[in-house]
Amino acid sequence: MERVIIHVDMDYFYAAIEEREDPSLKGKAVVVCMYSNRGEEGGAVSTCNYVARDAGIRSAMPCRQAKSLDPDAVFLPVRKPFYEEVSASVMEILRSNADSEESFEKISIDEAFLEITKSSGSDFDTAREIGMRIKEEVRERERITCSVGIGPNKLIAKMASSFKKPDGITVIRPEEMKDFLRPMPVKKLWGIGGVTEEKLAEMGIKTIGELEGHDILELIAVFGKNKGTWLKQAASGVDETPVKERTASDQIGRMASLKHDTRDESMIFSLLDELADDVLSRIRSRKVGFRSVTVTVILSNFKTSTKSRTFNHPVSDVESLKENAEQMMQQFLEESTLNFRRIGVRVGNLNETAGQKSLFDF
Ligand code: DCP
Ligand code: MG
Ligand code: MG
Repeated sequence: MERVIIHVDMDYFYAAIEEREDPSLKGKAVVVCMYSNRGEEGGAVSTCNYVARDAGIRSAMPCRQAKSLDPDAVFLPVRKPFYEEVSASVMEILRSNADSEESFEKISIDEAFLEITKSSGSDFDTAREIGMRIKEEVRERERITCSVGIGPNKLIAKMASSFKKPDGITVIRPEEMKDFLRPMPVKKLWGIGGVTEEKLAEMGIKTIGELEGHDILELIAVFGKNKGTWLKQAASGVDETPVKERTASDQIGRMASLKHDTRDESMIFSLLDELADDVLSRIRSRKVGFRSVTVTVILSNFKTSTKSRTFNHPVSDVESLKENAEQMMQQFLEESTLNFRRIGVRVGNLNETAGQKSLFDF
């Protein structure tokens, strides 16, 4: 079966979250700044919305320079822990749209690959519908937009998602791959850095098409066997690397916001119960046991706290998960007087439970 891969990248991620949280920012230039210990003057731009980009503001630019480009822009400090929680929710939506738990790969705080070979039946029209559905789901549940790229491998999917931004979707079929790549400057090839770009320029290679047409032996002579071969293959759109979870494969978790910030125990425990059921069903579909349970609480002031318990033996039953999660949640309620904003539960130290199937049959 011809593989079908989706790459999703959130649009102006940190700034989009800030816009969502404060509707009065809509239509204004919003710049999220990473302030250094030298205070507001020394910071660099983390990201900005597209209104700010129209004024020429970009990631990594000194905040002072950004301010001179648009004195009316709204400057906000980075709230990384909060963005990470939104990221976790987005990733759960994305993961649930992949062929299986394993065919999902988060590659940064705001992007991930999903393999959808099976669910699309290797059909690129169906794949586009799946991509549209994902965009809709992210918009509905998280109220932010993303851009989607679909292709026969990760390289093409990744390059396709940045082709049309924000809120875009780009589908590149296998037969369209070469036309898609050929006119692009080599620096757009995913994986090429500034040094390689310069060396290629010295060799007279500016576009991906020129790279594709170049003698492989000469590329190997300049870049070595591995890199030379990779350059030639990538330029012709070849990429066989699998979509595979790199981190957190040893954990299964769910996190969600309460309807509003609250300390109402019935609301908190019923959401916890829902999340735990979700985690349990994923434990069962993966046929694993777990040795740890972790509960996360984000308070109304965005402070995040976690509590964990670890067992001697792997377990996989409802009670071990729910009782422990509820006890930890009770402790959180006793320790703080603030309202709860979001809660999460996850299990870790996963073990294969082949041969222990009976555990699941209760
Ligand atoms: N980021 C950062 N510093 C950088 C680049 C990025 O702190 N130099 C952070 C802020 C971004 C997030 O990572 O919101 C995701 O990075 P992206 O490159 O995906 O950029 P954005 O999502 O902000 O914008 P785009 O719409 O171009 O994807
Ligand atoms: Mg992004
Ligand atoms: Mg990104």
